[in-house]
Amino acid sequence: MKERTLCIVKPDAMRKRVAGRILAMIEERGLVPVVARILTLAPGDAERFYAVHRERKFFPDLVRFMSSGPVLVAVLEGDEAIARWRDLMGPTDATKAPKGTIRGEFGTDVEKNAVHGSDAPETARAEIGFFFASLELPGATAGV
Ligand code: FUP
Repeated sequence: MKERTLCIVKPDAMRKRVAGRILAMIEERGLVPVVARILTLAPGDAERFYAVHRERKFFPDLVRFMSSGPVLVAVLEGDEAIARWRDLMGPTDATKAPKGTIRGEFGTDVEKNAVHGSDAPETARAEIGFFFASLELPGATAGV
């Protein structure tokens, strides 16, 4: 089934100047970026984006990290895009991520793990809507 998912190239990967290599891996895997933007999250926006984690011990550090510099946000489209993008990202803890995954190649640890990907259709819809207006996504209905 054709899906859309949200990709964020996080500040650690932007600082390493590997956004282009990450996009190349995405394209090689057959996922298609259909809209993208580089921006810097205000701390309050990072808090809203990660609101489900707000009670977790790591939350303040995560918010500081995610608002520490530019990120590249993109919507990826393709068959089973949500699962395929998470597969290409690798596990959350970059120290456990295999070579050939983005986190294995470019991540450092569980926080500085290079990329984000939506984990389910509902979160993909909400996360895409967080960053992009439906008008920016041809063929989209209500930010899907
Ligand atoms: P993921 O879906 O792989 O991004 O992972 P989670 O939803 O479990 O975690 C969301 C983000 O919280 C991760 F990208 C990084 C951060 N995190 C930490 O900083 N420390 C932790 O111990 C766990 C997660």
